[in-house]
Amino acid sequence: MTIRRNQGFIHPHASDITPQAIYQSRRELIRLMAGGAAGAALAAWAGREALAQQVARPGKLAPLPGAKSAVAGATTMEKVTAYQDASTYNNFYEFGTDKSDPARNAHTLKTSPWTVEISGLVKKPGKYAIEDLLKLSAQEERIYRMRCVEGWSMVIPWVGYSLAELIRRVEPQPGAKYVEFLTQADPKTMPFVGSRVLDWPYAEGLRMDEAMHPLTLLAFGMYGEVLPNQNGAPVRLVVPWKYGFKSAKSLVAIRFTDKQPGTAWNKAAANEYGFYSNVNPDVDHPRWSQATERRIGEDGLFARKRKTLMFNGYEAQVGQLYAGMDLKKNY
Ligand SMILES: Nc1nc2c(c(=O)[nH]1)N[C@H]1C(S)=C(S)[C@@H](COP(=O)(O)O)O[C@H]1N2
Ligand SMILES: [Mo]
Repeated sequence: MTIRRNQGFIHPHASDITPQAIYQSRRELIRLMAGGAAGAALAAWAGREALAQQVARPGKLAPLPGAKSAVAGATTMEKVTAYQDASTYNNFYEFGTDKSDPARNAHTLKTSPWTVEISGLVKKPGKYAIEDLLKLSAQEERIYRMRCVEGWSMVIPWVGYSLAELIRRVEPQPGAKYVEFLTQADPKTMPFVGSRVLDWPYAEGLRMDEAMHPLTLLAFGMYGEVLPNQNGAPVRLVVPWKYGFKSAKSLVAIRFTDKQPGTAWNKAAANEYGFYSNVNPDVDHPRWSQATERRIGEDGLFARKRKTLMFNGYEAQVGQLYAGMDLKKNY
């Protein structure tokens, strides 16, 4: 992601340089050190390693098991990303723009009490306490690839249920064409809310058929436990065929509308982040190619990049939603 600062766009940090270094093996780093190149990289790696030891252990949070999902595309044979990586390499700008900031800072997020307000063009608007939302449908485990627009990916076992279950329950009116998602924006507990990086609250949107697609997940947990704060506790969206930023964290409101809602990244840089943001190797970001990706956990110095797949590999399941659309124009 990029931040708007005054007139120009800049990278918030050396995100295109450090992650490779961070995940290099110790041996490779030492070799680099011998070459005198990687003092800062080693410090970053060591810092994140220490962080992983302190905060990123599975087995610390409340268990949240999910039954095997029968939804097509809801599982993969690919190697699951280590919990330590999935919970310490995050984007959650409310807690800072560095990948390690959310794991360091998100402990201040107050996830209880928590309510999600349903409003707009629905027959049954209302407020759901998180406890009731959790029980609204059976929890399933879904192992999804997540592809960030910055060019890295992970494979994460989420726990939750299809957003469609909730949507059916609140009975959208015929005029409802889009769903808007708003997330928590509390300057007292989220140190970067109020910074000029983005408009707060972080907002996202889906077309109604995208929101109703069975793969669109309302996630409450990962790796068999409730979500760590840095991954979007207590409830987030996961839309696996779209770039990661569509998967809004720490949801507080879901609104049904007749017009395409504005989204945080589109407002920040409309030429870089569109409304659809489907993963598409053929549509470059204006400043970099989207043809390949680095899988977090396997990106040593000499590891080959993976080819990014159309719709992040979910084309068989979701391609039909976009039949006849120009996906270069509707990026
Ligand atoms: N509220 C909120 N949700 C967010 C973000 C954010 O900054 N704030 N970042 C997005 C981006 S850019 C990505 S790639 C994913 C990362 O999810 P993860 O950290 O659980 O892997 O969360 C998305 N959801
Ligand atoms: Mo992202």
